[in-house]
Amino acid sequence: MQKLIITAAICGAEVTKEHNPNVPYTIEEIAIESEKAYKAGASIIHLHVRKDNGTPTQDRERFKSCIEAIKDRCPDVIIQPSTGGAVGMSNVERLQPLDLRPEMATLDAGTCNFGGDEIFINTENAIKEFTQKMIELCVKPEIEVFDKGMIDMAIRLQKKDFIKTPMHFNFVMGVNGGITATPRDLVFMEESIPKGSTFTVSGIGRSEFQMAAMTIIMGGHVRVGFEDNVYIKKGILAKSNSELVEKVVRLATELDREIATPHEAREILGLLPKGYIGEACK
Ligand code: KMH
Ligand code: ZN
Repeated sequence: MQKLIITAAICGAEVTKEHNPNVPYTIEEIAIESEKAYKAGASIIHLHVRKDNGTPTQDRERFKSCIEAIKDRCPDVIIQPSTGGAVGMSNVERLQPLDLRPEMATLDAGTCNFGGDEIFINTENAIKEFTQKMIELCVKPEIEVFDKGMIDMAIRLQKKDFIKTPMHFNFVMGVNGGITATPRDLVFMEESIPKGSTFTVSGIGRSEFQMAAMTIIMGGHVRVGFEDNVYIKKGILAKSNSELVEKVVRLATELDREIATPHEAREILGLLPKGYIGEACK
């Protein structure tokens, strides 16, 4: 079985200090949380950025400053900016971090309800626009799927050459409007992706660690972090993203699954030179 890649989604766009005062907003807070998560065992930081007052932004310069601050503290960690941003942002706004040519970025593969009146919009043409820009800039997409139909969308686009293989998916499970976080649905999602693909699972809210345990056993990879869940256990807020990562490391250790370093994660995901899209990316 592959070593376990742990992704830390340290702040997201929706969660606030009202939910947990330890959610990072400022560049320094984001860099400190990233370093703690990395030291605890995360090899990927899934990155959203905020203005100092917590407002989500996709501003290129803010991403640049945050990435530099993270790299100062942990130079080898993989940084995966979000192109999802926050509900309601325009595509132009969301695409900005790609200009910084990160190794990876998220590619949201469909539209879904996001609770209340919120709709997270990703039309087919928008997905094509995002993935074409990723191909042009040699950015490996992590394909965010909130439901099974989004896997089918990614497979259709891959057949038309909009997405390269091997594909890497993130099953986001338990969003109010997406697929539920149950063992049955996890198996269904895993069986629906093409052979040779890799997958990570983000269990939302209380399902975070149950989904992590199942995924560790199934050979997938795990994402945790304040973006998805702010509790270390029922009713107890996590002091840092690193506590959430440490809990996954404990689960993996008990289940005899070794943790991947960033270098090993790059090998698994094909991010090393000549890996992703090959010569064209040098
Ligand atoms: N904040 C959500 C609307 C991503 O990072 O690509 C979208 C999201 C997915 O978080
Ligand atoms: Zn995100």
